[in-house]
Amino acid sequence: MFKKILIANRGEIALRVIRTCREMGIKTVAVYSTADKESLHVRFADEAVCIGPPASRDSYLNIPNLIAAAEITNADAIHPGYGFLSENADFSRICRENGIKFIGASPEMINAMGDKASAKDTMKKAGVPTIPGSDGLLDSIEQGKKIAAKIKYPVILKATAGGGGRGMRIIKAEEEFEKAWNDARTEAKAAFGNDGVYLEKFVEEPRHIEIQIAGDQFGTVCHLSERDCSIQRRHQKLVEEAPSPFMTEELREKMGKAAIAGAASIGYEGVGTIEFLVDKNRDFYFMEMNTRIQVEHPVTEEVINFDLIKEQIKVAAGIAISGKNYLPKLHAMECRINAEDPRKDFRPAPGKITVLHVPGGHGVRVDTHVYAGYQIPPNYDSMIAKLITVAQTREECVVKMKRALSEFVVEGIKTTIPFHLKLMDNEDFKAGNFTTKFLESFDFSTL
Ligand code: MV4
Repeated sequence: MFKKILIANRGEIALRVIRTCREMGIKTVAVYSTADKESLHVRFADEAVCIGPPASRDSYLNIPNLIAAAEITNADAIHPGYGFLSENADFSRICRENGIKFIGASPEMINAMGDKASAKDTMKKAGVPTIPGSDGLLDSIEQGKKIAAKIKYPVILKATAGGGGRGMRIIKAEEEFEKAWNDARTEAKAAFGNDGVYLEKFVEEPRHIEIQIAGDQFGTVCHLSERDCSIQRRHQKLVEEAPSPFMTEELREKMGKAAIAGAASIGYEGVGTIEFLVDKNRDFYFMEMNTRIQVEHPVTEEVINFDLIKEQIKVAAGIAISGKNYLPKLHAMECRINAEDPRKDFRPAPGKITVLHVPGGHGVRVDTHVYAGYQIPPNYDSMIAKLITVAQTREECVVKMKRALSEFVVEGIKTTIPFHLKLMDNEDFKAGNFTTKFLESFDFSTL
């Protein structure tokens, strides 16, 4: 087992990793930018190293400084958390070249799944259902129009280097094709330096359901059930839950099998997530694979009573996984508490938290790095806490979430708490009746 892990991240996920390391008897090294000197991860770790000024590119994304920090502290592994360098193939490779174990995917795996068109092709060859469309990248408008005519409009153009909805265009009829093609490629080129696009049939009102998987170096892969992440706004997840209210035992079995087949076909090692779109007929299609631990991992942890960070560290250390699949025994939900104003287009609202009361009690988990007096730096992600509730049924889980949200006091800044409170009273949400379009018609003006 590792003796010392450096956590190349900040905020709640840095604390989350430090906690599991402490339970496993592993020493920890925090890294921090000058903006995070007073951050809790710095105090909770056994050691801390300053890696640069506030801007991410000079600190949490600064590979030479991170490697230097690992070398001077004698860390034998690096945990990248999520975001930042967690899916950076160069960082994974440089860790390897320096004899430091990267607790995440290999550079080869990151590259294979980072290019969306080739990831889709790989999954299709493994027997995972994919959305009808082009075979890989399109090479001309004419070719695109031909395929679109065959699969019928609406269709969607997607950037192969994409993510977060950038470089994506929905096309309703052929006369829109040329403009969409030009716009998607220009946007993709600017955002990713790669203007490759592929085409798919557009799935109307889908659900976003993802399967958590784990694999080891011996070729064993298992699934740890699903999360429903359909409650999103502009590709930002706001609420996640497990199990999905749309799930059936039969569908879980099929999606679990498909996710395992996909991950096994590439010899995946570590924890990962396979994202699917699920249509109204419960047909499901591969969307993307994430080769990192995700923000919403706690809902899975709560419904199967399992520490995913511990599993990730064990697999990275070469320990075999059990190989059995995990089915949800409870219901869990996560609300992302962001320093944003939900009445003003979720505009980031950094500032000083003057008063803080964090909810507690039975079935309530709060993963956070903030405290009363904490100054939220404007340089990073606006998430300040994840409020997770767990109960026997979805109904009780929602009741508990309402109770916990109403106990949560954050003064000095605007947060997404009023939005979540209103959502928990929405009849369609309470009935589990929602798709990825749900928030498009949500009234944010009366929070
Ligand atoms: C789609 C789709 C409908 N049909 N692909 C959004 C981000 C990127 N990962 C893929 N996305 C979508 N791909 C086809 N063929 C709808 C979306 C989509 C979406 C997916 C999941 C969660 C929220 C979403 C919001 C808008 C669009």
